[in-house]
Amino acid sequence: MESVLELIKNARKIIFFTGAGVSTNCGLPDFRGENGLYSYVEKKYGLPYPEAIFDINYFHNDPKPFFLLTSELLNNQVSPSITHNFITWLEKEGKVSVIATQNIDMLHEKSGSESVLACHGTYSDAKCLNCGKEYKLNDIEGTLLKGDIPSCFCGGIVKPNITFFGESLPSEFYNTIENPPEADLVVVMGTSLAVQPAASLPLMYRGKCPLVLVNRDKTDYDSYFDYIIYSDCDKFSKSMWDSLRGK
Ligand code: CNA
Repeated sequence: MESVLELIKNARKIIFFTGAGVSTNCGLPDFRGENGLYSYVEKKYGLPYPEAIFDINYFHNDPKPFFLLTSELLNNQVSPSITHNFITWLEKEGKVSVIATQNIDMLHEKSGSESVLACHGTYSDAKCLNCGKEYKLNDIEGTLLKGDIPSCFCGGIVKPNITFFGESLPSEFYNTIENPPEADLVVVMGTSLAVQPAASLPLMYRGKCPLVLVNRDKTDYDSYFDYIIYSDCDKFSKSMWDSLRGK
C-alpha cells in the first residue's frame, strides 16, 4: 500500500481502467463476482446461458431479457462510490490522463469525471437496428424504465449503444489503442480482465510504467502487474484519499 501511495503521489498521468467491481458497493451487481449477474440471470430470465443477456445474436431472437434487466438497472437509483469520487478528485488535482471503463452505468460521469472512455458504450445514446435513426436516452427512457422494448417510427427495435458480445467496441476505443495516451501509472480496479479486447488496453502498458491491480479476486493476468492489492476498491480508495489529503 505504501509503495502504491508513493506512486499515486508522484504521478501526473494516471490511466485508470475500471470494471463492474467499482460499482458493486453502489448496489449494481458485477458479472463474475460472488452474487454477480451470471449467478442468477439464466434462471431469472429463462436464458440458455448467462452471457446471452448481452449476446447480440441472442438479442436478435429475443430482446426481452435485456430490456427487463435494463429496467432493473435504470430503476435502481444509484450514486457514485468512494472509488468513483476518489478518481474524480485525482482528475481535478491534475493527476489523471484517462479513465477507461468497461462499465455502462455512467457513474464516473455522474461523479463529475470528464476524461472518461466508455469502452463498452453507455445507455446515453441508442440506435434503431432497422433504419439507423439515432436516439438519446431521454427519448426512450420512459419505455426502458417500464421494461418495454423501445421501437422506432419505422418499426425497428431501438437498441441502447452498449457493446454486446459479438459487436465491435466504439471507435473511440480503437483510436485509443492505436494512439495510446501517455501514462506514468496504470491503475486497474474491480475487473476480472476476462473481457477482450477491452482488457488489452491497460495490459499494453506492461513494462512502460508501473501497473497496479486492485481487485477482490485473482485474475488470469495477475502476473502482468507490478503491484497487486486484493481488497475492496472503496477500502483502498478511502485509505489512499485520506493519506493524500493528510487525514
Ligand atoms: P466481472 O467479470 O464481473 O469482474 C468484476 C471483478 O470485480 C471481479 O473479479 C470481482 O472480484 C471484483 N469486485 C467486485 N466487487 C468488488 C469490490 N467492491 N472491490 C474490489 N473488487 C471487486 O466484470 P468486468 O467489469 O471485469 O467485466 C466486464 C463487463 C462487465 C463489461 O462488459 C461491463 O459492461 C459489464 N458489467 C458492467 C456493470 C456496470 O456497468 N456497473 C455491471 C455488470 C457487468
